[in-house]
This record gives sequence, structure tokens and C-alpha cells, in this order.
Amino acid sequence: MKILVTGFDPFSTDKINPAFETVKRLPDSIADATILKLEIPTAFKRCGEVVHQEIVSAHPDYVLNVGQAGGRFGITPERIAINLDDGRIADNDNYRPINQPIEADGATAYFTQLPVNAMTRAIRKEGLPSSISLSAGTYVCNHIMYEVQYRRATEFPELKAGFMHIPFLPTQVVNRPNMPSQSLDDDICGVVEAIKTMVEMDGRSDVDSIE
Ligand code: PCA
Repeated sequence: MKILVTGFDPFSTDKINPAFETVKRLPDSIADATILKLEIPTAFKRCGEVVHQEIVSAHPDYVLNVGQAGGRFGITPERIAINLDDGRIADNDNYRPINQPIEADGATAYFTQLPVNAMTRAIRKEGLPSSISLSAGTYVCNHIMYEVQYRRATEFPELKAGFMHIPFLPTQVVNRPNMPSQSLDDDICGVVEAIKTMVEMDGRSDVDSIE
């Protein structure tokens, strides 16, 4: 099995993004699955094609996109992507869409195929905070999650895909009082556990609730 794991590059005022810092340190193999790692730009108009090209050339079974969610506590697997770009700030290409559909002929929203209940439970079992998120926002993270789902619906019906947000690193909150953060080692541990769970749960349904 092949899993493409992507991480965004730094954006806004931050010089580092925990997403690609985590992704690039993942082992090359997790639970016998081959891990392909890719840094992607925090840019609405470019990130989708970068991931699309990699899907076409590498034929992964799964795509897991990882992004930073400053202000969130713990790792949050996302359940749903919505057909909306609405930037609170401009992206790395200085582009800021307001209230734009992502794909004119796309669904209003797509659910992930990943077992988010089991993944969240597995991360908590490692002693790390985790909860399922019901909104990936309307910035570039929601955009890539939506784009991969749209491609799945139109081009790659066998693909399973989803998204996880991770918090700021401690170095990012030095001048942000009372802001949650999580160490890189904990991020890596949590993402590895989530991927292990995806592999173990392959072909099974994610029925149990996490509570
Ligand atoms: N987080 C942003 C985009 C890139 C990233 O890492 C988001 O949550 O949309």
C-alpha cells in the first residue's frame, strides 16, 4: 500500500510550518505501507495541481494532507471539506479569494474516507490530545482537502483521502501568550499512530464513536 502524505509550507508571519516539519520526519514505511512525502505551497491556485500530479505519477492508495491550525489544541482529523474559498488573509501568492466556490460543478461538501474516529482514539491512546473537527475552515487547508475529494469524485474513484490539522509548535507561541502548542515529537507520534490506524482499518468501517 502507498500513502501520499503532504505538508504545507510556512505562511503568513510564521517562518516554520509544523505540517511539513512533521511530514518530512515520518518514517519511509509505516505498518508496511510506503510513505511518500511532499511539501505543498500554501497557495489556493497551485496546491491542487501539485497534489494532482503526484497522484497521477505515484498512484497512492491514500492521500493524507496535513496543515497547521494555529490556536487549536491537539491533533484534529477533519471530517468534511466544503466548496468554499474565503481567505481571512492572503495566501503565499498574495491571492485572497472572498466567498468563491472551489469547483463550479463540485458537490457542496465531501466527507473524508479516513477512519477519523479510530484515528482520534489511537492518538489519544498515545497520551496526546486529539478530537475530530467538523470544519477545516475556508482557507488553503479546506481547499486542498476539497480538491483531492473532487479529483476522487471525478478521476480516482478508488482513492481514499483526508486531512489532519496540527497545532503550533512551541517556538511559534513564544510571543503568543496563552496559545496552545505541541512539540514536533508529539506531532510525529500522533501522525504515525493515525497512519497506522488507517492501514489497520483499511477495508473496515469506522463505526465506533470516540467517546
Ligand atoms: N494551514 C492553513 C493553510 C496552510 C496551513 O498549514 C489552513 O488551515 O488553511
